[in-house]
Amino acid sequence: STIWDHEFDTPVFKGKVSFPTGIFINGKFTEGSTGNTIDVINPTNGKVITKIPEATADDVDRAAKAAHKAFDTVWGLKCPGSERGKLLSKLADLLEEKWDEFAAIEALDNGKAFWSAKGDVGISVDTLKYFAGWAGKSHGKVIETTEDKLAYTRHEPIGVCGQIIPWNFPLMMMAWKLGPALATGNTIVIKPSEATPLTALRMASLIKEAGFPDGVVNVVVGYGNTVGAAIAEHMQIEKVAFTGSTLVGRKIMEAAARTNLKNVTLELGGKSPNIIFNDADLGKVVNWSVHGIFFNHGQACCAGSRIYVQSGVYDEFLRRFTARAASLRLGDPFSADSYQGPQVSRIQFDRIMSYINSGKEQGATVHLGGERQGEEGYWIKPTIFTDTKPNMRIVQEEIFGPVGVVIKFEDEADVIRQANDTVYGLAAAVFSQDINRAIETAHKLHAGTAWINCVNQLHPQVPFGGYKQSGIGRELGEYALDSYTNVKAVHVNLGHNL
Ligand code: TXE
Repeated sequence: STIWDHEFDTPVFKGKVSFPTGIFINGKFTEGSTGNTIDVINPTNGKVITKIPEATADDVDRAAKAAHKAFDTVWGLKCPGSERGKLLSKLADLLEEKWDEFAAIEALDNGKAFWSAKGDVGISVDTLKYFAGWAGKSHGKVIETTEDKLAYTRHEPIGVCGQIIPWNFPLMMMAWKLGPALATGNTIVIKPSEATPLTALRMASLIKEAGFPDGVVNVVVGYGNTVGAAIAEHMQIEKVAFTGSTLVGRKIMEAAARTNLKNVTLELGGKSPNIIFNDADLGKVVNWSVHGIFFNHGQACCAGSRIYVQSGVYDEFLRRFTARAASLRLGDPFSADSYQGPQVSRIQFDRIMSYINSGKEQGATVHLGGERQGEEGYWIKPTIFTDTKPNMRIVQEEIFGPVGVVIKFEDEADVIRQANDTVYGLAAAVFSQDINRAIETAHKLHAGTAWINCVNQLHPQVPFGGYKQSGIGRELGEYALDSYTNVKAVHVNLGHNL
């Protein structure tokens, strides 16, 4: 099947990269059942990087059957946790050895800066290692009932898990999904985003090289409404884990409800508030706030896109924040001094520009940016809106681009009310030198993550997930294991009597 060969010749990464890009089912790379291909696009210029085989619903079915067989014969309860842990560690080691290569592929395919992609690879390695450590350590309890009876629980793997992931952190999302599912003994059919499939396909080769039995992990690249939908509907897939838009999350739950009531976990969008009190350390706050909304070009589910600033420091914050945002360098992802690359695709570029236009039309002030950069590719200047109203689309809806709104507030009650006035609840940040105020505010915010005097902190050992319409379930940490295990209660009657 198709092999992608690419010669990287950049100031930060040189070398030839070559790997198969077929659909990965039962340990083999194959063409799709229709022979169609997907164009993989370079977002810096809109040109085709390569064409890869397109999977279809038939391929999902083949993958699910392979995963089912592997679960029953070589994985699941057939493979001890220690062995699963060794394989996950081996995969982490192989990825670590190819750190720069993976970062280069990701930067090319997604458009993020190479240094940033390197960070993603590091977190992916750490995540796989962390979950390797859990394999064989998630076990049940003995529960007292009566004197002649005994009950205990077992944490059994669920079976075949479908995993559907997005394009903003392609490799990292794959590691977040693979880690807990494999550690607990499940087999996998994973669908990377059609917009950024290359690192997932490269991972498929490493999965094989690490020695995972055939069929344990299957990678099917295809479109959401075909392959994604087929995963959500498949009768042999017992669980689906999804990261993406709230709109699609809803469709996945519907499909699960209509078919086999598979377990569903969802990690969806956000409109996270970033709250700055008068007593915050402004120099540090400015840096964190820039990182909060402009990191990864604003394509982060936890982006601090609503920036609430108390009236006493509003003017000074806005001046310094704007100056920092204006100094961010948009440029070639492979140039060492680039901070921001292009948005991932034409579709996302158009979506963000339409949000910017809606902000202008609804009467907000474009304080910075508000336009594209350059003639080709999908570049958008860091954008700041002021003079917004709470019901404007740019205040309520996830933009998923480098667009922040800065809003003045008077007191604590006022900002907590505004911050919670959203259908989302993924993350929130509070900046204050007063630890009591910071903690009290963090506790009152309806969000799965609250950061105090920082933003965007994610660690493999700390759970991450949403309140409200930001999702269901938790990824990372010990909590993630719950999403991938069925608890079986075993009752033993020692006395044998009724
Ligand atoms: O997401 P989709 P899109 C948000 C963000 C962004 C918006 C749209 O606001 O602007 O979503 O992005 C697969 N059944 N987030 O359209 O479509 C799809 O192929 C099953 C937040 O790219 O949700 C891809 O693999 N699957 C977010 C994955 O879903 C389907 C990350 C995500 O794409 C499907 C990305 C279907 N019917 C976007 N339709 C986050 N939480 O981090 C699509 N897919």
